Amino acid sequence: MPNIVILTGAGISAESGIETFRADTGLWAQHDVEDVATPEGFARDPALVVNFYNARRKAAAAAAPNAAHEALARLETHNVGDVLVVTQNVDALHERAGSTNLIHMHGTLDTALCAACGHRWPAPAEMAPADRCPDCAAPAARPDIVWFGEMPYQMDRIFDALSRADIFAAIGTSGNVYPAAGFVAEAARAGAQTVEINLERSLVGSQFDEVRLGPATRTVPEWVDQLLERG
Ligand code: BV8
Repeated sequence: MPNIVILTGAGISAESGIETFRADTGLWAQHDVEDVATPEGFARDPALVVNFYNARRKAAAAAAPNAAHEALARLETHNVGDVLVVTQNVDALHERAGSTNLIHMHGTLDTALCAACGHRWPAPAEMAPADRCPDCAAPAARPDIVWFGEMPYQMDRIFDALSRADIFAAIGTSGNVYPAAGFVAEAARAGAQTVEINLERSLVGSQFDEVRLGPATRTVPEWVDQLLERG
């Protein structure tokens, strides 16, 4: 049974009602990336950034996993080979759908991070600038989010999984952001079959062996059912 690595982006949560980044009405149309998703923006105006993530944490908590998240959890349960989901998303819909072999490479809304000592703890519904770290008491709490210019999490584990992948899928991601957008090239170099599942071809769409277009709640269950039937 194949080892499968699946990269997901904002598009897999879109039908759960969570905004994507680069749609016309998306998050980056309402906020300047430089202001809300960089360390410099956080240093400049911590309240703006903390409130941006408070609003997203509230929206994510109110959302429910959809058929695409559930299909990936089913694939992990029934596929004999490894199934690893590497998500760029900071919502918890994959885990709430039942995925356990999961890496949040850009962080999560549900944890807070101490910029002084590196301690992590469950984020409150509303964080405030200069919240104190429960471990070292420094007023240095920040969202546990990987901003532009910061190193994504667990890259070694991701590249190891890509080097062993028989199948690599990218679901609902526009291919704008690196290093995630470079994973298809890594997987192809390792000999994996690659498939892009999206509403439209991404910026790296031409690098995939196969493309399946349509809403994730239809295309992902279809893809998973075919994989499980094939064995
Ligand atoms: C780093 C925070 C280095 C979380 C985000 C080359 C190599 C390495 C780096 C770079 C490079 N070139 C440039 C860089 C720098 C930069 C970068 O990539 N810039 C881009 C803009 C050019 N990368 C970085 O800074 C990264 N860090 O490289 O560090 C380093 C090295 C050493 C030491 C220290 C550091 C950090 C990147 C992470 C940034 N954080 N966000 C948050 O706020 O949520 S990025 C942000 O964009 C999100 O995390 C999101 O995950 C990511 C990608 O967006 P998508 O998920 O793809 O969403 P998008 O809206 O774009 O697309 C949605 C897709 O879904 C569309 O295709 C749409 O068609 C589809 N869709 C919609 N509805 C549906 C659907 N599909 C199916 N069904 C539907 N219903």
